[in-house]
Amino acid sequence: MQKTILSFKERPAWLALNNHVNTIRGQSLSKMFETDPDRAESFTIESGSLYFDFSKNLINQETLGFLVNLAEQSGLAEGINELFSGGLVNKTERRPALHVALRAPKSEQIFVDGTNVVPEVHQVLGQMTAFSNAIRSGDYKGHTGKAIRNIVNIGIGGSELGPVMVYEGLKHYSQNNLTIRFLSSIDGTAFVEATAELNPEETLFIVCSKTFTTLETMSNARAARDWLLSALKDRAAVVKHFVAVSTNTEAASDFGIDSSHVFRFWDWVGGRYSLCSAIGLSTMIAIGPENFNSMLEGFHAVDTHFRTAPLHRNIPVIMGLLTVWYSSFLGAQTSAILPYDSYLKRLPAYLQQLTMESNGKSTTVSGKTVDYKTGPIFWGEPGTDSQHSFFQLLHQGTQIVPCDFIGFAESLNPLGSHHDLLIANMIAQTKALAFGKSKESVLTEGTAPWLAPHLTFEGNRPSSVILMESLTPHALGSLVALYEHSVFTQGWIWEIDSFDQWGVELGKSLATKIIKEIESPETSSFFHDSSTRALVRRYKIAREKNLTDSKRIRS
Ligand code: G6Q
Repeated sequence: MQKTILSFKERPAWLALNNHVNTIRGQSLSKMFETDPDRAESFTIESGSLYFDFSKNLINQETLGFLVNLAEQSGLAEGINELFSGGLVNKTERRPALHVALRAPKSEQIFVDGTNVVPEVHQVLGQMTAFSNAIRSGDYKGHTGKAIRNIVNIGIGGSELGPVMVYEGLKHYSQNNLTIRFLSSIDGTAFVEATAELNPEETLFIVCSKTFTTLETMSNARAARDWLLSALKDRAAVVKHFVAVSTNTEAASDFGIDSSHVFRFWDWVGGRYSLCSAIGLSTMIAIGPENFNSMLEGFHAVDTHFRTAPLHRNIPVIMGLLTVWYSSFLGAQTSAILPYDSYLKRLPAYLQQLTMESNGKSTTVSGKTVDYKTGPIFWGEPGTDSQHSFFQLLHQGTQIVPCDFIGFAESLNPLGSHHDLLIANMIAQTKALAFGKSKESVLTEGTAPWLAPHLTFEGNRPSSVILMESLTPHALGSLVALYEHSVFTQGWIWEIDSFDQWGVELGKSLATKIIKEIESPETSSFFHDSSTRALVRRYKIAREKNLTDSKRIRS
């Protein structure tokens, strides 16, 4: 018999948490650690090489119990099962979200409409492997017979943020006789910079677009084709210098891409969940198929953990529950991601899309407007740089900002005591945030009483630490999968569809109208508010003036 799922605020656990939140508001992390000497141990979960310490969060065992009840009462276990078995978890688009199939081993079976998709996934992985090896070895030649040395990934959003984050994250493993660049924005500057100083004869463009219709990607792909043809002067060159990654194989062929160079993926892979698909082709070329596979294994290890670990010992479930706790009960509006590894500089940007495009929503799957807070703003920068900028607010500001600290036991680039200092800083920050520094101890140090309030840290600021052995492809895969499943957990509990993104449509469709007005010599006939009308007019006047001025300078 199917379990009846109560809506978020009707669940007994919601009520319990709503009462319990005041108890937690009246407690401090210092007290909680003092009264429970085993706190660190009981609020730490290890799985494989992952060490997840969530003891410095504003929770006690009772909170955790209520949060796990909340997950149970939302039917999360059934939700996870649906996710992994190809259920229609993307409810508004009526399709599965089967990114877990992209890293499933050959022996697994996952069905979509009666077809086991795992063999297809491995067939494309095989095609990517052969192609990557040919590029890496120099066997693959461009139109004039030269080996390819430059790769430009053209794609945006989910077709760029994952690949660029992983490329930067795993740069240590990259083949360094290849130049890899990413072109996303419809900004002439981005195009010029992405192609600057590249020899067209040695350049390959990977056009990554699930739909093969995205304005930015298609405009950049056409500009790239013009750039190539103006140098090589032979339309046949397109075949050797362009490959596509898309579900729209027909549009890719119409563009001039040879069907053997179209790497397909599927409707059931969401853009921001696609980095394990052929969208990761640039990554595979950079780091090699073996490392890419190891990354997939890292993802899969966490998939297995998410599917099998009990909810109260399940890292992504706990991460998701903490986000729900801070957003919906404690009123946190943002959450900071603080990787203590320079290679992970693009991780916060990647997680911004993953988390905010997935859970930045205010309508439930049944079409009701929520009356509780859902996805917070995610932001962040690598440590230790960020300590010298926005950490002031984290320590002494008026907002509660739960932080995720991410660090590695081993450096990929050991240098004197750099790494120990780096990690010492990371650990110190979590301690300072949690326990602060009382006014009494500031005064005891001899600080003048007038200055003491400024040097006081109230503490009680929550953070979690994800500590891993070293930044390997496997570790990065595991790390990303943790966040993917945390996002799923949150969305399921909040009853929102974490796999659609209707909120990005309105601006795109208005842009298609505004571009017509910008290009037309006529004054707009389209109805606008006074601000939009004035901006369009001002832009056109300024552009005309600039054009006239530059003509005058040239003549
Ligand atoms: C991600 C979104 C979005 C998408 C881009 C690119 O989940 O759907 O960021 O990835 O708009 O779309 P295409 O891959 O279709 O060009």
